[in-house]
Amino acid sequence: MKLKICELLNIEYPIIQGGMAWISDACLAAAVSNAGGLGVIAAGNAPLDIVRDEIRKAKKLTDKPFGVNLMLLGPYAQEIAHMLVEEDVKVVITGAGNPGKYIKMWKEKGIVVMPVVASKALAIRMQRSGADAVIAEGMESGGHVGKITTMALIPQVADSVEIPVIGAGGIADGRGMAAAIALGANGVQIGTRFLVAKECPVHENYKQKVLKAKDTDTQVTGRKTGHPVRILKNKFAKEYTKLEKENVGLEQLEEFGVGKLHLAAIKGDIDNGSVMAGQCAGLINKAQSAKEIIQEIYSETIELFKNIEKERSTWGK
Ligand code: TUI
Repeated sequence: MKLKICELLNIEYPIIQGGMAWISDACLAAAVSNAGGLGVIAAGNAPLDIVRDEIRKAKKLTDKPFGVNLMLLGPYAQEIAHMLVEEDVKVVITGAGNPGKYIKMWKEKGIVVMPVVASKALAIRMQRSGADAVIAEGMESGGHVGKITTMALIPQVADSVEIPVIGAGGIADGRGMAAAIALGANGVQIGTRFLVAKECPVHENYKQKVLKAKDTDTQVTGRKTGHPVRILKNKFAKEYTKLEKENVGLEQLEEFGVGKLHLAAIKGDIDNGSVMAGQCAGLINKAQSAKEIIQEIYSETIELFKNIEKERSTWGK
């Protein structure tokens, strides 16, 4: 019997690869989809043509479904939203905003729509607007974050909507996945662990920084700008925090952040760039292929379920 989320997405394992701006390209997405998960291309801040080329490339690399993550703060979000229809993309995931105005158009074309939500209120609104599932992403995640933890968010979202819930934020292994399922999720979205996938195009310096990270190595910057972002601590994080404390203008703060993810992810400058990663970075200590990552997480989850069943049978005796 197939899980309902696997049926909805036509995939084998209920594991969705997080759309990471500047990083999640056609190669990573195709590798994840070929391994039975849902690969996702991130639109991020990229112009329309670049995103379209990645979609066309992914179609050549896999015959399995894959998704596109539309970052709603991106400067080309509106035109990309329409292009996704033209390119017959099967799954759209949105982040960093409310995609309400696009949902009807996507649904009319049979696209599966899964908005990332950081609150129960938005989850309810998304269900009402016709979303097929919601991704409840807690503030342990890398990149743009909300205010509620994954532990508290998943069950509250699960209790308030009928559509499937995907858990995200801080999940990097079978324990995280089993916990998300126990909290009411039907699947998981994982970003940080895929940063170190062999097929992931992010700069090697970025991968090494994630592999070396420990539990307390992330921090959230940019709360004042209204776009809080979780990153690994480094020189950039320190300078940004200093500017925040000096109460410099919002414009100057935003200016300081421009281009910094590109600097770290593409150029490999992990001192002066923004190294976005989730709190689970400390759990990640080996590079593997996307297929190995998916199979390991899934088999750990199944093993845990079996052990929990054994454990449960000794309770109350
Ligand atoms: O979007 C993400 N994570 C991201 S986007 C990104 S690129 C970026 N670069 C610089 C500055 C900002 C972003 C890096 N990481 N995750 C999905 C997500 N969406 N997390 C939280 C939310 C969210 C938050 C508030 C979604 C909706 C929302 O409220 C919208 C509303 O109108 O209620």
